[in-house]
Amino acid sequence: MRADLLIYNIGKIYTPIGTKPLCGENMEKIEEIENAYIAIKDGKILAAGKSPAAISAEREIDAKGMIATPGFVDPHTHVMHYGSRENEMALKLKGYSYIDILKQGGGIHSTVRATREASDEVLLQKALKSLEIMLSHGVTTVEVKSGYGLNTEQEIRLLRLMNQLKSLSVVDIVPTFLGAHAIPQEFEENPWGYVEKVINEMLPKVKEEDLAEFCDVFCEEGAFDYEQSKKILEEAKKLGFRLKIHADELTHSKGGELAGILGAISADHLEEVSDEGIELMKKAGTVAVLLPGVSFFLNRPYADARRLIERGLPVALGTDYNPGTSPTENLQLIMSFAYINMKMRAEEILTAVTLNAACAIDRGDEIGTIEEGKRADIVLIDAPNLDYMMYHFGINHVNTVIKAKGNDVVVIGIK
Ligand code: IZC
Ligand code: ZN
Repeated sequence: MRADLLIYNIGKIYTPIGTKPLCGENMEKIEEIENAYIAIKDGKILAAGKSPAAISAEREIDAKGMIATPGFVDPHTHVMHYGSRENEMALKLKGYSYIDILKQGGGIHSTVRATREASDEVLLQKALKSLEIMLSHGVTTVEVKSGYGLNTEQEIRLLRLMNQLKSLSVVDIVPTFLGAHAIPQEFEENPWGYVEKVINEMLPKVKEEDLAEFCDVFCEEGAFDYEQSKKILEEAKKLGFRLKIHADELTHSKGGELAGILGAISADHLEEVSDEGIELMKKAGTVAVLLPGVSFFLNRPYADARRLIERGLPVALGTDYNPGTSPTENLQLIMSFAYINMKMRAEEILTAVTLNAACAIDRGDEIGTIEEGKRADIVLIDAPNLDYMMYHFGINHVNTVIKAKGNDVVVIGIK
């Protein structure tokens, strides 16, 4: 068998194994293969193992002893937006909370105004710039949410643009509908009126045009309460969407409970999740997506990752890249936050940004591990070991990204 591409002289491959989310102590049971190679054919991993490879290839890459991991997966982002919110920093320093600023018409509302006014081209260019930064940091698949349109026309526009990104970017894009991101100012006095609009106008149109696989809701004080979130997600479920929830972030909104009850694929944030929420999520097989960039940026407590892992939940990590609570595209920085502030082990963190993140967006069969048959999304990292990468924080350790696009493979030199 002749491969298209052979990566040889890999110091060590680090990879979780399988297609299902890893829970509890399995999160740290990753495979480590020293002095290894990876062979790629038709955009898929043909073989990976100890050198020497008994496979010849059209093209070869000398990994020069660097380490290799699966391409990272960012399972929670708000890439599709315009504008930024550094102007709100002064209010934050004065002690105004995220929700205070939202209630004053800032926060999400300010980004909605900027996004609605931006042209398609301007929105696409901004998103592509962010995706390029993500790719350079080793991220090969990105979930992207709508949510800065907040009316039918604008939400559909954003979702169509997100789908255009699929062919414009090397990064794989997974779109999520988040029409229930905030109650738009036009509906301030009539929140249930907006909920009806999401259900009766937006969801059917998103489905009809097949614009998103997932439906998400910001279940939080000042956004959508438990009953409103439940109603939207139930309707989405009936239409065949898989569910996600911004759950228990700033207050105990019972988003964790709701995720479990409705069988959501993921519940995200979970800083304030209850024991009951954890139990219900566990029964439902919901992935806990933790977003420590938000805790860092808002100066708030981190999610209790150790408690979630010990209770047997599969944990994933994401940037939550957005202009209000986590203005960074850098998933490696998030990995360091998890390592230093959430006491996750390096092996657990790798699982959390590869296989478990893939499972949080229903891609566990295709990506997230270096195994025969998976998509050839691989990162070569210029670090002596996995711990070093997270310990030496705040810089980009990626040397090369190998990204499959259909049957082809693109090799992107970063350093
Ligand atoms: O723009 O503030 N948390 N949604 C929920 C966000 C943060 C994004 C934003
Ligand atoms: Zn979010």
